[in-house]
Amino acid sequence: MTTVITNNDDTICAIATVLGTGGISVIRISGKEAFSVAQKVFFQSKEKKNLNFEANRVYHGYIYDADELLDEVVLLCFKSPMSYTGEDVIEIQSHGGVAVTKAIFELVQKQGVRIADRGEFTKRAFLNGKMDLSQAESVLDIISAKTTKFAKKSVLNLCGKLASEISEIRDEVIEILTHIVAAIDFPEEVEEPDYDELINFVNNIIRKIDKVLSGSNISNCLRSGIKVAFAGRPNVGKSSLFNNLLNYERAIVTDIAGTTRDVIEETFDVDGIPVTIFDTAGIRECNDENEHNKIEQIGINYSLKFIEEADIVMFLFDLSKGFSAEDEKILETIKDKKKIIIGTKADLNKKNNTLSGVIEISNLNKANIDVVLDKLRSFVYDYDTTENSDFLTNSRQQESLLKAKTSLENVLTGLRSREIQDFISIDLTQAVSYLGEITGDDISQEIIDNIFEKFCIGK
Ligand SMILES: Nc1nc2c(ncn2[C@@H]2O[C@H](COP(=O)(O)OP(=O)(O)OP(=O)(O)O)[C@@H](O)[C@H]2O)c(=O)[nH]1
Ligand SMILES: [Mg+2]
Repeated sequence: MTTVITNNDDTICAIATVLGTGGISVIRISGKEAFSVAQKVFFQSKEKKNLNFEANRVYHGYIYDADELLDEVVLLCFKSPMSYTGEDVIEIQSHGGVAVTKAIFELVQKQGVRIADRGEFTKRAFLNGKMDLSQAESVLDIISAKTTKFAKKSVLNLCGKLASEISEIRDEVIEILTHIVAAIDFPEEVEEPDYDELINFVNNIIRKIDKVLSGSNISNCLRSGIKVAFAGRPNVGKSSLFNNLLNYERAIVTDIAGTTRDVIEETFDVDGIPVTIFDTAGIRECNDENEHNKIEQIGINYSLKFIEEADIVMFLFDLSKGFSAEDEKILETIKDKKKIIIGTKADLNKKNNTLSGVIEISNLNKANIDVVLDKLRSFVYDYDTTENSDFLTNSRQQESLLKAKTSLENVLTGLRSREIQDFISIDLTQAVSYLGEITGDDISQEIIDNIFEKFCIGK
C-alpha cells in the first residue's frame, strides 16, 4: 500500500468546548495564520496596540470587532511545533455564554479562517508527527469513555502504551525482512538466515501479537459495554426490576399486561464496565388485528431483536403464577445465552416452581435486588478477570493485528516447508504493512478520514 496523505495547510478554528452556558468557552485556532489572526482581534488594552505574541505564554486582554468590545478574555499562545497540532495554535478563553462565544468565533472566521472538520486538530497532530494513529484514536476513546476505568486505560494508550508495543513488534518483523532481503540482494556478503532460527523469531512475534489480541473482548466491553436485555411474559415485573436496578422510576409500571412497548435503555457503571439494560415489551402471542395489538406486536419484535443481540439476558417469570408453558417457550429461545433467571413477586403466595437456579425477588419490597446485581457483577467480572486487559484495542486495530498474524502464519508455513526466502519475504512485507495500519505508518487517506470523522468538532 502506498501512503498518500494530503495535509491541509490552511488555518482552522473551532469552539473546543461544549456550546452552552458555562464558566468559560475555548475557541481554538490552528495553522500558519493563527498568530496574525489573533493580532487582529485581541488587544491588551483599549488603546489597541498590536502585540507580538511570544511562544508558550498566556495573555490577558480584550477581543474587539473593529471598535466594538466583544469580551474580556485570556489568550494562550503555542508556537509550532510545541502545540497540540504541531502548528501555531491560539486558544481564546472567553466567558462561557452562547452569544459571546459565537460572536468571537464568527469574528475569527471573518479573518479568513475556516471552520475545522471533525477531529481535524487531532488529525493534524497525527499528520505532523505529534502522535501516532493509535494515540490519536485514544483521544476519541478518552472523550467518549463512559467509565473511569476505560478513560484511565485510554490515557495509557495516549501516552503510547499500544503504540510502543506495536512499533516494537513491527520493528522486529522489519529486522527479519531486512536480513532476508540483504541475503537475497548481496548473497556474497550476507549469509541467508537459518530457517529454524527464523521460525523461532516469527513464533515469538506471533506470541506478542496474541498477547495484545487477548485483550480484545475486554476492550470491546469497556468501549461499548455489556448489553443486558429482559425477557419475560407481560406483567411479570420487568419494568419494576428495571427501575429497582436503576434506583429511580424510569419506566412506566402498571398492572396492565403489555404496558411497555418501546425499548427503554439506561447505562450504569458496574465496576468500570458500562452495563446497558434494556427494558422491553413482554412476550406473548398477539393474534387479534386490533390497533393496540399491532403496536404491541411491534414492541415484541423489538424485544426479540434486543434479546438476540444482548450479551446477558435476564429471564423473569411470576412466582405467584408459577413457571408456565409460555415461560418455558421463552426460556427455550434463550437457551444458548448467558442468563440470570429471576422469579418475581416472591412477596405473594408462590405456586409450585420446578425450575432450579432461580433468584427469587420482590420488586415491591426490593428483596434480593442486590442478589440480582451481584449475579450481574459476577458475569461482568467474568469478562474482566479472564481477559488480559493490558492492551486496549479497537476493532480496526484488532482487524489489522489479525491480518498481520495470518501473514506471519503464512511465513511460518513457508519456513517449515523450506520455501525460498524470496517468497517468504512477500508475507513478511504484508505483515509490516498491516502493523503499519495501526501506527499509521502505512495507511490510506480514506482510512484516516474515516477515523477522524468519528471525532467531534473542536478536537
Ligand atoms: N406484589 C408484587 N407485584 C409486583 C412485583 N413486581 C411487579 N409487580 C407488579 O406487577 C405489575 C406489572 O409490573 P411491570 O413492572 O409493569 O411488569 P412488566 O413485566 O414490565 O410488564 P409489561 O411491560 O406489560 O410487559 C405492576 O402492577 C407491578 O406493581 C413484585 O415483585 N411483587
Ligand atoms: Mg414493562
